[in-house]
Amino acid sequence: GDVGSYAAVDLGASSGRVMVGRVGPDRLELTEAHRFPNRPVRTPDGLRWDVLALYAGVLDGLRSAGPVDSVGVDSWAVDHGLLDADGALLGNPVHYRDARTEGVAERVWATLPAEELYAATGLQYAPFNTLYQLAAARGTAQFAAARRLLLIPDLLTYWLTGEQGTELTNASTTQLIDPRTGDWSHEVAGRLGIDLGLFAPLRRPGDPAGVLRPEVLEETGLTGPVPVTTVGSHDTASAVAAVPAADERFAYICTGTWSLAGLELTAPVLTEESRAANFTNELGLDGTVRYLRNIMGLWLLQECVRAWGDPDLGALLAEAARVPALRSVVDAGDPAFLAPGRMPERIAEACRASGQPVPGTPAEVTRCILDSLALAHRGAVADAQRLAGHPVDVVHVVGGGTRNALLCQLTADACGLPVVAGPTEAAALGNVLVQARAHGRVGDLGGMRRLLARTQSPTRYEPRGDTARWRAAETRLADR
Ligand code: ADP
Ligand code: LRH
Repeated sequence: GDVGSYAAVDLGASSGRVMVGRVGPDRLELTEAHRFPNRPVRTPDGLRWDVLALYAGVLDGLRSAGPVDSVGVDSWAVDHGLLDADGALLGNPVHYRDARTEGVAERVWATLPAEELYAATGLQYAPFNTLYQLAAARGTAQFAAARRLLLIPDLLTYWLTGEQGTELTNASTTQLIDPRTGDWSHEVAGRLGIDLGLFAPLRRPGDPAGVLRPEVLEETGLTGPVPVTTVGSHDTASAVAAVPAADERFAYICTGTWSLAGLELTAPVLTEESRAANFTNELGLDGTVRYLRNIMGLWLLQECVRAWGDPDLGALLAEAARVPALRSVVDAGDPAFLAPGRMPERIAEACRASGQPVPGTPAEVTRCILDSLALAHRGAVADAQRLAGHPVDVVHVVGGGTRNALLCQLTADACGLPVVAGPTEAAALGNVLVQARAHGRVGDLGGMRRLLARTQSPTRYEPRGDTARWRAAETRLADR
C-alpha cells in the first residue's frame, strides 16, 4: 500500500511507550498504543531497573498496536544486562543512578588518564558511562559469570527476536567507541582490560535485527513474519534525528528526564578545551556526531514533585510562572543532583551555600529549577557553538519538556534565540522514520526532516528582553 505502519518501542527513564507511526508520501502520524510507568526499584543490592515489567509493557504495547510492518526499540543509554553462557539474564540491570560508580572514574584514570580517554573516545565524563560501570562490576560474582553484555534496547530486541547485536549510536555511550571510525577502540579496551568479546557485533540504524519469535507473536496476537529493524537505539539519537531543522544552523535540546543540549556535527571535537567544558561526542544517524552536554533536566522537578506527593503539574507551573524570575539559581549540570531523594532540600541547600535566597514554597522551588535549566541550556548552546565553531540561528526543543511552555519561553529568553518546540515524542518519531527509511518510504536524514517539518506543527517562542540578566546570573553562579 501507500502507507507503512511502524511500532516504536521508546523507553524513557520516567515512562515507556509503544507508539505506532504511519508513514506515507507527505504523511507522518503517530499514535500511542500503550504507555507504562518506568519505576526503578531499590533492592538491598542497589538501584535496579525492573526490566521484566518493561518487557511486559512492550508486549502489551505490541498487542495494542495491532498489525505493523516492523518494530524498532530505543531507550536511555549506557545501561545493560549481563547474560550467562546460555544467554540467560544475570540479575536486574543496574540503574545509572546507582551509587556503585562513586569514586570509580579516578581509579580508571590512574590507568588511562582522563585526557587520553577523551582524545580516544570523545565521551564526556559521567560517572555512569558503561566503561566505569564495568570497572565497578569487576570482581563481582555476577560479572565473573557474564559472557555477553547487551545494552537495554539490544536486550529487549534479543528477547523479541532471539538475535544479539550492539547498536552503534548507543554503543557510543559505552566510552569504548572511537567516534572518528565508528568502531570499537581496541586501545581503550586493551589498556583497561575490557574484553570486547563481551559485546555482540555492531549493527547500524536501518540494519535488520531479526523477526519476532513465534512465542512473541503468540503473546501479542500478531501475525508473522514481523521484522525488527535496528533504529538509533539511543533515545537521544532518535530524538535528534526527529528535530525538524531546515538547515545545519541549529542547536537542539532534548528535554525529558535529562536535557541534552548541543549540536549536530559531521566530525567530533576532541580538544582539551572541549573535554574541560564536558562536551560529549556521541554518534548519531548516518555518521553524524551529537556534540552535546548532559544537563540534569526535568529530573530535578520530577524528584521534587515526588517529594511533594504528586501535586498537579499544570497548576504548579502556572504558579511558578508568577514567581519573580532569577531570584536564585543552581548549577543544573552538577552531578551532585544525580542521585534520587531529598531533592527540594538539596536545591535549598545549594541556594543557601551560594548565598542566594532560599526558595521555600513548591512554586518557588519549581521556578528556581526552571530558571536554572534555562540558564544551563544557555550555557550549553553558547559553549557548543564556540567550541565547535558552528553558529546557529535557532534552538529546537524536543521531548516531554516541550509541554512545559514556561521552560521553553525561559530557554528562548536565556539563549537570546528563537525556540522552536516540538515534536514532543521526538524519540519515537526518529525511531519510526528510521524504520520507514529502511523499508524505502523516506529518503535521507534531510528527507526525514522535511517530512517532519511538513507534518508536525511546532510552537515558536521568541526571546523576550535582553540577555543581560541571564549573563549576570551565570556570573553569580560561576563566582560562588
Ligand atoms: P523521559 O523520556 O526521559 O522519560 P519525557 O520526554 O517523557 O521523559 O518527559 C517527561 C517530562 O515531561 C516530565 O518529567 C515532565 O516534567 C514533562 N511533562 C510531561 N507532561 C507534562 C505536562 N502536561 N505539562 C508540563 N510538563 C510535562
Ligand atoms: C536520555 C539518556 C541520555 C543519557 C542518559 C543516561 O534518556 O539516554 O542521553 O546520557 O539517558
